[in-house]
Amino acid sequence: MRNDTPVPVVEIASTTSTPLQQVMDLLREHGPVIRRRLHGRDVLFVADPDLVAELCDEERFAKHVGPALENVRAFAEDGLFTAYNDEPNWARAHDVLMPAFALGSMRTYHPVMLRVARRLIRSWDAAETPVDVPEDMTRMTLDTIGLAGFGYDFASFARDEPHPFVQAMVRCLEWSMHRLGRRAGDDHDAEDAAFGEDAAYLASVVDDVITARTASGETGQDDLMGLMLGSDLDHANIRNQVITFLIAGHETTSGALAFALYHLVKHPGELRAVQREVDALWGDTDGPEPTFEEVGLLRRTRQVLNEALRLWPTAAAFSRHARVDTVLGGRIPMRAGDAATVVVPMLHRDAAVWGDNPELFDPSRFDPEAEAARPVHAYKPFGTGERACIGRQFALHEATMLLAMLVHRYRFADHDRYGLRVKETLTLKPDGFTLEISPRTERFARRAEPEAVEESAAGG
Ligand code: FDE
Repeated sequence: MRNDTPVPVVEIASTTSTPLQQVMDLLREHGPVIRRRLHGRDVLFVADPDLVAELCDEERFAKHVGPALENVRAFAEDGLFTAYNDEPNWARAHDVLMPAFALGSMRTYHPVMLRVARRLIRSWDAAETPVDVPEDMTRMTLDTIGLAGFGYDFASFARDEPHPFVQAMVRCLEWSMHRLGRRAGDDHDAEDAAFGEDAAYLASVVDDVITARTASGETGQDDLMGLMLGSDLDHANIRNQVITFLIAGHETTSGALAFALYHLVKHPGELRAVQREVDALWGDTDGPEPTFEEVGLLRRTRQVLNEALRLWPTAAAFSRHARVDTVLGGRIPMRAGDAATVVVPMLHRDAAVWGDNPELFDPSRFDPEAEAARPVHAYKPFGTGERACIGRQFALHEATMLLAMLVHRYRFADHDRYGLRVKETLTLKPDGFTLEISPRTERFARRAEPEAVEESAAGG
């Protein structure tokens, strides 16, 4: 694109139930930067790597709490994800929580992650019918963040339906997303009332979690809750952080795992490569005990997750605003405060960076040499700068270990020849993706012993 090409203004009449994919299509059609006009409101969407690199310059731009996050603020308020940059609670909570997310802290969470991974495996060992992949991944990630972060057990595998907290949270996220497409003047009272109830329910569950913890007297534990209770964060803010972590820490990670399995099932050669890696570590051990260090050795498995997050970054967009009056790409004037939204899946499909077949699932794109050769801001599944994802190591450790354990244990059958439909609830996941599973070796065919006492439902 020549430098003086004006930004196309693309007017649409309404959003669809998949607004992000609608924007992806508009970018495919009109080029990597557009101004989308909806109900008289314009949003600048950007997927061009050079422009994104500029937007990632922390001197000129900063995180923008755009309309989508404004809606999420209705139930997560000043939690880390939705706080304004200059809101004092952001820096306060960031300082309190950062140590809990340093790479070294993952060692502390590892046993809990393993325990929850086992719940999933027990449930899959016992499954008589195809398993619902995104639903079970969500059970796993919710239980993990609940237990690892707050010592609270959602006991999701003991339930037929998702935990009511998850159902309410998903409805809140959907409300946040659909509200973006509203036209002024239309009546949404019923939806808003239902949302109000869901938000109040989320807050009440979290208050129970906090109360349970304060009552147990174990406030000194060095998990997220312990750190927050031992700090000067107030009750309301702690509640907002817990809601934030439960949302941010499970929908995105579970989507990444579900997409990774989807791609592996569709690419048997890649599946075999991951199997070779896990077999080299665990052979035909039935129910291996992955150690913290071993998870770090699972390079191919990690590459599969990276590549899954390239094609479908589950937190698919983030926004930036100009700190001062500036000109983006030498041609797009922006006033201080003006915002642009980075459409990450399209950034991740730029042919100049990713080659002429960017739709192809190819984990070797994350070979170290290939990574080193790429521009630094070409891959952004975890956002950027000071407000980038705090949970990145947590999510990757959890997901890498689970994916490796699943690939080690099961044969997957794509029984209904699943065609990808990406569901949007602000985050992305493969809709209705089910797999037929069976043990990979005879040894695993012996059903895992049903667990004696562990997981009685602790609450909810
Ligand atoms: C963050 C984040 C981001 C950024 C956004 C903006 O910028 O707006 C992104 C993109 C992300 N994140 C992504 C993701 C993916 C995945 C898988 C994840 N993520 C995971 C997780 C987990 C956890 C726990 C988390 N995550 C968390 C988080 C938080 C808290 C935040 C906010 C930060 C600040 O400070 O701001 C995030 N995350 Fe994520």
